[in-house]
Amino acid sequence: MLNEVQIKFDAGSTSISRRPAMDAKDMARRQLMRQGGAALAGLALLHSHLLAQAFPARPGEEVIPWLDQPPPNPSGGVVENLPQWEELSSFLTPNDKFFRVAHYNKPVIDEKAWALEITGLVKQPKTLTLPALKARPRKEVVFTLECSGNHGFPWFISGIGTARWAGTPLAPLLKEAGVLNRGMEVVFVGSDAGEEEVRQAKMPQHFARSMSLVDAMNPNNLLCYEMNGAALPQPHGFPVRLIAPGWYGIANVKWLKRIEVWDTRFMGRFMARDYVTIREEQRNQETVWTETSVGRALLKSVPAKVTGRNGKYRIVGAAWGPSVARVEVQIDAGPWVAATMDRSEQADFAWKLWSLEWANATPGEHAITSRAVDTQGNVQPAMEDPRIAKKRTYWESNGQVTRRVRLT
Ligand SMILES: Nc1nc2c(c(=O)[nH]1)N[C@H]1C(S)=C(S)[C@@H](COP(=O)(O)O)O[C@H]1N2
Ligand SMILES: [Mo]
Repeated sequence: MLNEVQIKFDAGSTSISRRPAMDAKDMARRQLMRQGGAALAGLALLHSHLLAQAFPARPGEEVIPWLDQPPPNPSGGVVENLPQWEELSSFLTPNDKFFRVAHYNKPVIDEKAWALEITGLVKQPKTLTLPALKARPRKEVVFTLECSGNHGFPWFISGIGTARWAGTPLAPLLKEAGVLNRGMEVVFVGSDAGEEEVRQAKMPQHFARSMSLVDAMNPNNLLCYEMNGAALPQPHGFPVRLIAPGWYGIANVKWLKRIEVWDTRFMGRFMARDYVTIREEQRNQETVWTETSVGRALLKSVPAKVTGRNGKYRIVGAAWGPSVARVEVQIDAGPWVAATMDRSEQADFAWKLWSLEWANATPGEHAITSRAVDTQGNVQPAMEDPRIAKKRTYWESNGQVTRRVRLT
């Protein structure tokens, strides 16, 4: 069991078969294990500059730390800067509190030497410098970016953040470049690179992800050069990254170098080998195994923190994914109770913060679970739901999250 916890997030392209399945029972067992080793000491409440105070600390309020603290991050620099959920005190995540994922190197790019190429099956290939991109129409989007590996491991539970991203829309640029009729796939290539091996062929490869032309032309997609009012920070992709609202983190290619239009599907590591969800499905009498590329974000929520004041407790959390309508909270084995959605900050592609006044809280240990419900009535699946329990890879782990807390 302990070895499982140590498994690296980034174990390479051939590792799917080596990775043990994360099933609901595993999750429950790990959660039990973690309760013992919770490191509560030194939990610092960081009073960082708050960008928007959706849940400002109330006078005299204290945060009750979760008992089930995640174990240390073993990813060796692939995943960095994971915040503690208890720190959530603003709708926007400050840049220095925003998690980071980099699968290869982390290039430091000289903006003067940099230009973005748009090439491949286009009539008019383009090369755009940073000033040229900034001279184009500017658009902002508040978007919650979640790594699809978030909640795939006990240590990886806060790979998510919300920022106000600014840049220029991608679609008009592709239009100006003039995509040829047979162009059907748009490949986004980063400046970072590593070595990949497929069937004994070793090759250098840049980080890359693709979208269908239809998805790439979505007016929400930005060539982004600004994050929360600052120049896009180096670890988040300076000078320019793709921001694809509504998609998991992996689609949001950082350190963008080239955009290529192809007439065939792109089958690179992060499209077709890693970030592939394998699921066992029951269709009538037949068991079908599906393999799908991680793409659009799924419905999800978490309890973020419990605060106490004068013996009264409040649970605060976040919910995201397509069209969240409401959130329900369960304490121990009690009934599901509707949370209050925070209406002070709202944006189509951003998380929604919620809270619940904890009625009749009793001293002792408690389990808190949340579930998001979308406008169609779809409910965030329980960990035991076949959609989660019969998933054989760790990505897209949008099952309900339970946290544990002790009240005195
Ligand atoms: N070029 C490049 N882009 C990338 C990655 C990467 O390794 N290289 N990681 C992706 C993944 S897996 C995630 S979750 C997001 C994380 O974005 P952030 O580091 O700005 O939080 O970036 C995506 N874009
Ligand atoms: Mo990711």
